[in-house]
Amino acid sequence: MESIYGDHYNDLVRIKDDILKEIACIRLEISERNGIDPIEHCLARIKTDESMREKCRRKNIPVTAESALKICKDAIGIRIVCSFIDDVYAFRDALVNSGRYEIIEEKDYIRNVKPSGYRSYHLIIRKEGYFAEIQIRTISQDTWASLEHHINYKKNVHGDRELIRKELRRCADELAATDISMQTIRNMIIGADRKA
Ligand code: 0O2
Repeated sequence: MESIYGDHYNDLVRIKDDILKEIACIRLEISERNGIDPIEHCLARIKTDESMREKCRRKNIPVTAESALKICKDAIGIRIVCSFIDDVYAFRDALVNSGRYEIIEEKDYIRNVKPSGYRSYHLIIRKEGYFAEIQIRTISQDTWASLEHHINYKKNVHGDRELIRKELRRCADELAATDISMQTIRNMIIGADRKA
């Protein structure tokens, strides 16, 4: 079967790799300026053929390259995992202010938490006519999203659905409280360092 991306696949890979290089430059600039590396790790992927076809069907749109590249805007996906909440917003600011990308859309699921408990900062950017979704989140937020995805995202859930939903939300909120505590501790340490 031909790829849903048609002959755009190589361009998608090239643009993904370019964005990764640009993120590495921004990361280095912040690290040199502040003396702290804001990123824990960074991942990138081209959405698999199967996953993109499934997404088109889920959205009830034609399973075509046009849909995959223009309607769905996450054929290129980048995930930036930061240590602390402030780093998420600092990196978001640095990305936007770098002027390297056209910012198409921003969704702050950290301040506007999804009912599931999902927290992450999302940007849709455009580069050379191709869209990419950049997700920026903390280690805790990433851990929760990975586990929740593993357990039930897009799958038929068996068992007590309501209890599972509530428990996942409780875990997300507990991790969020820990993120705030860790940020507060870091601020105390940085403040103490500055006074010394
Ligand atoms: P995958 O397999 O991770 O790529 P969209 O569905 O993107 O057209 P929407 O609903 O506006 O439109 O997107 P949204 O809400 O910004 O979410 C896009 C991505 O965020 C999802 O991509 C997931 O990666 C992640 N996400 C959103 N909500 C949840 C959640 O409740 N749990 C987890 N684990 N991840 C979430 P995909 O393509 O759905 O999935």
